[in-house]
Amino acid sequence: MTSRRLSNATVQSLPASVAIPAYDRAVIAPGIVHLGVGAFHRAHQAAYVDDCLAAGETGWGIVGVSLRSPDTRYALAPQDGLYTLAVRGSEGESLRVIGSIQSMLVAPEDPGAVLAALTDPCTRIVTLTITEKAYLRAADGSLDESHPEIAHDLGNPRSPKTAHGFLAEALARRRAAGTPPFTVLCCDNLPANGATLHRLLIAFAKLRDARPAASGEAALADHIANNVAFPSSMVDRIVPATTDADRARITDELGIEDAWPVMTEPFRQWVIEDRFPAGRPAWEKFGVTMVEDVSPFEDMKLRLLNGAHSGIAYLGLLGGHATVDRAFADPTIREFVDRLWVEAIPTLPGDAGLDTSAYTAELAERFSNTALAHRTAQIANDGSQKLPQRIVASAIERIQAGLVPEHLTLVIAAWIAACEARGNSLPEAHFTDPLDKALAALGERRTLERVAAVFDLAGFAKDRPERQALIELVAAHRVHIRQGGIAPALAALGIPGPTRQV
Ligand code: CS2
Repeated sequence: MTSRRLSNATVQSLPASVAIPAYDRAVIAPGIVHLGVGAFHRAHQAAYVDDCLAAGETGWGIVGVSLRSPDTRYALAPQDGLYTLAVRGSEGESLRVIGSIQSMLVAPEDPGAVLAALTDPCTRIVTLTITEKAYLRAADGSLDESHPEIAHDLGNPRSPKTAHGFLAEALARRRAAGTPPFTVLCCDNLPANGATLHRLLIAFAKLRDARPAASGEAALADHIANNVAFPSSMVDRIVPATTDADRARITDELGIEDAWPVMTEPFRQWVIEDRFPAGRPAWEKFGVTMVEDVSPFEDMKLRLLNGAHSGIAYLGLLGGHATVDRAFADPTIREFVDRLWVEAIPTLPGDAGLDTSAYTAELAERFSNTALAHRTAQIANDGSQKLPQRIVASAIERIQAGLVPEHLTLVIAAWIAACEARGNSLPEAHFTDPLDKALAALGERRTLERVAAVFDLAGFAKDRPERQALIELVAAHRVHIRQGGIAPALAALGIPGPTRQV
């Protein structure tokens, strides 16, 4: 192992095959604060911004904020924020060092520094990839006002923990200082993600406004409702978690150590609603699609890509497949995914110019990428937060259309079965879910009752007339899975064939 580390001082000495930032990092000024500097952000938004910086738009450097763990900062700070993006396709791998992350902050260590970055007039955009569960939504989709971190942030506005607490305090301070608000650009896989965050933040600000300490202040909720832009966006790039083997291989190829390279696929897509009152980089020059309404693209991505991903993950786990490409190579799972698409496609708007056949053909290629080794267990995380927009929404619409969503509901049953298989046929904590404790507390119940209880906990189809029909379909699949894994469940759908079982 080499002792030299990737950094501003060593980046010029990399092999010529590795692309490096083609701009002077010293002249870059920060313009974006990003909350949630995980691998996805580093493979997606940070790479697009890197393109803008290289084209001379020097005012859009990124201040990366981790809301929880210091791990990314430990890896990137000694590297001056530099890291390798390894793009792995069927034609091999290309390496590119990304230079757009200028500095890193860890919120729990220094919330004041995060607020300082957010209130800096240079900051004109705040982007977020904090994962679905960090939006702290209750089962009905509203802000979970009973969440302890919400209570914490209301009591301690100057040292918040949640994204809501940081955004609200920063927007209040900017208003007080006469600094125009930043634009909030949500980049998580939520439906109408900008509007959703807008709604949640207004709900949080109303709670803040109701505190005795806030009396006399003009309502922050109104300020956010009237003056802050929350464009929605659809983000897409498959980013498997970096493994130790990846780290070792990249360090070997670079000839110097990179403590946290990021692996990804050649495909990338970003569709953004063009509402940036405080300005934005000229993203459209680098393949970003700027639109008025992102919802058709977002629904297509959530329901076809992410929906299939969750199906592949849970059926794959139950069928003994560790990675997406291996699960997708199983003809029975492949057939299932094709049928899942057939079920979901009619729920997408027919008049939005979406080419769903080209889209699913491309997805099939992406899921077959053997170089990625995208783990089914990674996608399986947080199913209770992901399935509503990926699967349940389409299933409800199919029932409304008088049809039976038998494939969509198998994904829900496979999720429940995979959760229950942990500690038995699957390793304990093979993946996790915010509902784990509540699910474990359900104890022994008859299948139908258990499925209904899971629906209640997760808020699936809450208060919808379609709820009972969905529960019955899921329970029927669950019985088949209990009889012999996914093979009997698929056979009941008319997809026969041997599937390896765990
Ligand atoms: C995946 C997504 O882990 C998951 O739930 O479905 O992270 C997926 O890879 C991305 O949304 C692709 O853009």
